[in-house]
Amino acid sequence: MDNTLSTINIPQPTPRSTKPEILAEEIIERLTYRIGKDVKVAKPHDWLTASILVVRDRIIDRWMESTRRVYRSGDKRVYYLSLEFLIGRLLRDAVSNLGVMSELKDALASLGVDINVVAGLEPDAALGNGGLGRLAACFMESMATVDIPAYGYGIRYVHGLFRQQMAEGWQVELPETWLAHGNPWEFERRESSYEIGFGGAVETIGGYDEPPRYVWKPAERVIATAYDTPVVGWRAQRVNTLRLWSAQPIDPILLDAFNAGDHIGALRESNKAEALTRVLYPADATAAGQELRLRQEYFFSSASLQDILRRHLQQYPDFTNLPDKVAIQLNDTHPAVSIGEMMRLLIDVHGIDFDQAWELTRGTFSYTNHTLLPEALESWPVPLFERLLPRHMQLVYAINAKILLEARKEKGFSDAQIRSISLIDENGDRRVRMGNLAFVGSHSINGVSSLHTDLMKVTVFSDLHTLYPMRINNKTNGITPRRWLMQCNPGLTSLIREAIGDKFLDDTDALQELDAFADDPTFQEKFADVKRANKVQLANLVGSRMGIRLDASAMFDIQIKRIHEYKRQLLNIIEAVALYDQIRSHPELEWVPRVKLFAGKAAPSYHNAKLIIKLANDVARVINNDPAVRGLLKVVFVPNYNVSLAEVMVPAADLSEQISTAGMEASGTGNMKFALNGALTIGTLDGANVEMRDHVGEDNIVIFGMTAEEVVKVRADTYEPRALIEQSKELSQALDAIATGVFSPDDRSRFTGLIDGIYNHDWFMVAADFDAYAAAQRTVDQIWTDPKSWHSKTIRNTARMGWFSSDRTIRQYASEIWRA
Ligand code: NBG
Repeated sequence: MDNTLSTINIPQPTPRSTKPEILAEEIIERLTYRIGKDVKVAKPHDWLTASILVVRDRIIDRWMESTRRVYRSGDKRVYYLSLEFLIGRLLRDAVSNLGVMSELKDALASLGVDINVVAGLEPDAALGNGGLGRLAACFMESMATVDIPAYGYGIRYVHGLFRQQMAEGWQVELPETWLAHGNPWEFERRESSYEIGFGGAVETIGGYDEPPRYVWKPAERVIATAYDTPVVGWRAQRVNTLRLWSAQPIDPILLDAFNAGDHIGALRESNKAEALTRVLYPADATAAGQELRLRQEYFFSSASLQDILRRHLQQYPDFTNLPDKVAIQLNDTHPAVSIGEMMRLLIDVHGIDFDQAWELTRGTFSYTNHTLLPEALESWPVPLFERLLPRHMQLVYAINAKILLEARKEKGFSDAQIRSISLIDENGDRRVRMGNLAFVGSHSINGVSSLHTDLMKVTVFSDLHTLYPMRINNKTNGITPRRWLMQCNPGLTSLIREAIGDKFLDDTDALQELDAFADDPTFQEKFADVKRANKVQLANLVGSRMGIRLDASAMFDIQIKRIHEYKRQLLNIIEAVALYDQIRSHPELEWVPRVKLFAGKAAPSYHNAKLIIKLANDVARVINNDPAVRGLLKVVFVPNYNVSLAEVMVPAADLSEQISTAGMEASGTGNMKFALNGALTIGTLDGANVEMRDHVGEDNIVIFGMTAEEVVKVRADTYEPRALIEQSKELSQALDAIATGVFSPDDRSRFTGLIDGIYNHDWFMVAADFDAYAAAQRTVDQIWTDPKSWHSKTIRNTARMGWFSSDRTIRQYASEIWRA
């Protein structure tokens, strides 16, 4: 029986107190009765688990209230479908958003436990690769903050992003085990389970005197079980749900086989099902890896849609109002198979006709594109897609026929245009284009920065844009100021409160009031003190993890992000080598002491990216050990970059490196984090850097290099990097040094191929931008030597970055896309 409808008056639990003594009492209670440990023998991890359980109880009251509220109001629900949620740690986030930080601290202190030690033990939930996954996490927090009833849907990977270790400077990938101590945040929902099918065949029923019906008979089935994690918004106004799916076999063991002595075979199905949700982003270099990835995408799409439709029918009689009550956002193309799955569920399971199903689908879905890189736009070989999802293949063809006919008849599309908008790529092996499927099945397609959105219209989606000119729109990314200012930088947060009061805590636009303090010497000094303290903290971390001493008075110049050629860590390293040469050749000059810090992971199969990590480490070893440099330059590659490490590195940066080849970084979000925390940016006019310049003002950011337009033009005009390199003495010397093994005496040709790439084609324009970059670095040095000017610029960065809050981004999604 459904208790919410019952007439029996069941008493509600009384909301939990947040007094420190009550919290302490409950922590002991959980330790004893839930974890089964005597206080005397409790390990730090037990304290962590007990604390989380106590905090979680405080969240649950609000969580249930939030759920009830949307049932009562009939408000539209937003569903964010994402294969990645790069959450990081949750305890501080939850505690600070609940407003019980000092209470919990006192409670633990009264038990002789340090909150920092306990919170530091929490593993990072690293269910994502980089910006895309972190954006999803910031959005979850902001949706709760701006009071939008929302669910995040994803996969509960047993192993998140790999742990990165260095072996002689090479990246080594090790499994990450965030669930090793259990996950006290989550609730397993055995009752929310769905069957997911794969393979098999489609049967046609009827079709003589009535329209035919299609029944998919999958050959394999697995169960998707939900795990829910509450997501608390700022000041706990609303608590939303992150629902992650885990795969289970229908039969845990084949008893017949087991009893017949085939002990391994008896578990084959079970292992196969569990492999589905075991790892984030299985390497897709092999056909088996590709298939697993498509299975993951379909698995979580189907489970999520079945859940969404079930919830809708629980509240409404049918699906006619689906687009008014449900908004589904596709985070990149990874969940794009949802378009086909929605059609299948509406038509085959719920008996709706094709045209109406298509209207409902398009009214419900919207899609965010996160990259223009062709290799990142997903497509699946037709034979694989057809074998795994035969019914969806039929539906893709049916949708394609509808769209192509419309384009040809109504818009007079040419053959070339038809080829480009088709859901099937026929250049070479036939493939299903997931970007095109997401596009045609959505009423809104958005880019993630103004430049990226403009480029989308003239590149990957130009013909689809001609067909549907109203669909593409921009939603510039943002970051949550709770995690990326208040939690990671408590020193700066309290300084800002002292100066302008608390308003910015609820509305980051209020940070603008800091502008008035930008040239105030006392404020500048305090601002610098905070930065210095943050740098000392990072120096301590580097000291204890790596045994390298850093001088906190040097400029901390930081580039942290995935390692990718387009992000041009290589440009940064080459400049470090050039600077090294300069320092040695001109010991008489006053060089600005710098520490160049790098961190980031390379995709396991990305050869050049791994080589770039090795190069950074090789260069670091030589420079850091050369007495001629007198400590004026240090290079450090900090291993195992993750959200928690970012939370220490971002507040400690003086200089933020955002130097991608223009036109290639869709937005960037690290760029925003640094600027908000008072770093100066050195960057190209790429992604959101363009809008950051508009907000902070061009005097407060150092821009260099080619524009996106120039890059396209230069590439088309037979770019000759070799000639260019020969004209630049600094660059050619640095490249020679690397290529001939100055930094790799144990293997002199280690980097020859990498450097040859720059000489021969230089797709990412390292050579073309080098001189401008080196000059920009010297401009940065000049500003640094005038501390007043430096501080005034960095304060203005903090003051003017309020617009880049993900609350603003989410409000725009809500009003312009979701209409929620
Ligand atoms: C990334 C872009 C970043 C952007 C994030 C979030 C992918 C496919 N794209 O520039 O490279 O900031 O998405 O939008 O990960």
